[in-house]
Amino acid sequence: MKKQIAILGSTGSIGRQALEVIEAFPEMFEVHTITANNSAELLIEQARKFLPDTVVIANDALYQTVSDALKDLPIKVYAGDEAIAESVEAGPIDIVLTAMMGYSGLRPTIRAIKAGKKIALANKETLVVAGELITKLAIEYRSEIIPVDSEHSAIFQCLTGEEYNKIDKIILTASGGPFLRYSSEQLEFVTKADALKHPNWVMGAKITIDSASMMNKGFEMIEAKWLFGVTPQQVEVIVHPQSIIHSMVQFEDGAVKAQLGVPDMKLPIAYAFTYPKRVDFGGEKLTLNNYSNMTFEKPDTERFPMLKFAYDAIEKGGNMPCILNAANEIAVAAFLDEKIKFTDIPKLASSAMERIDFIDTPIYEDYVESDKITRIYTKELIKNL
Ligand code: MN3
Repeated sequence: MKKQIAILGSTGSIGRQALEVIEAFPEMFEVHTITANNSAELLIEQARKFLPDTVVIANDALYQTVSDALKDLPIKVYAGDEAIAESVEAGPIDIVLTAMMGYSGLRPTIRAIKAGKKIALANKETLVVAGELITKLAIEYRSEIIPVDSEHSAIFQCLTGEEYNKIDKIILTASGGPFLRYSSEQLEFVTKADALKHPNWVMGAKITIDSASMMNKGFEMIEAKWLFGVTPQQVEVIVHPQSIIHSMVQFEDGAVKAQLGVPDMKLPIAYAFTYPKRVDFGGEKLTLNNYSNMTFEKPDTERFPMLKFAYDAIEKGGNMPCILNAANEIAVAAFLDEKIKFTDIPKLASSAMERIDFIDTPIYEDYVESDKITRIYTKELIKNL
């Protein structure tokens, strides 16, 4: 039986690479559902090529375009966020790859978990915003969550076969991004184009900016806490600019296991689809003597305060990570619109964390509300900058 896969966010960087993996193994996988936010043209192209059962475009205004372009094919076409959330519940779907951007991943991920689907989790914001709720639901509905984020896939691989051994700490590697050597003064004047030049990974714009600010690593620390049941203090972030070691786990006896490889997101995507089996997806193999100079250093939270804010937010708990995420999403969008400076991003985030009402034990509706008011508050701040 072929595994039926739903890809939420099929037109993004992870979604496109997932389709390449599926294309390489037609005897193992079939695309059941693909969804996109706004990229109608690419979505149509993907639908004509992979002939999924269902296609959903989030932007209602593009429904007619997509529907007309596919009307000669037996493909169901829907539009809107509710249709995306509903699409993951379809009976035949085995695996839901959550590769959409930001907070929008929360609702469909919850629906997929409640439908008992296996989740290939690429949307880290889901765990940042509502990690407690998501992990609780995953246990309740016996939904397996396999991380696709390269660091978490590495940790997951290190932990395979170690189910009964205690984790001493997780060593989360960070490339340091394009501004690793920039001074605080230089950071004031970096442009959007500078920030979008990631040294090792080709990714979407939002996550590339998050990497440059190290927000991404802060989010990944929170993601690790929920996925692997460790405390934030047990997650040590270390800058490893070569991005060859994707992360490590230290056990009680001092043994450290690491997963290494040439940076290629197809590996964690394929592993999430085939776990516990591995497949040769045709990626470049690692030649260690090309990397005679692997280095490690402590991150600088003075120049990159977003990393520290992530520790503060998860320490405080409740809706605080949700507030940080919402403020960051608005700030990054404004930076990409060239409306604010790179160094305004942490200023906006810390202001939101100070000013938005704290909720100690939020329920789903509280996350929705906190997200909404933080977005409004941050947009207001940007107007008055
Ligand atoms: Mn990552």
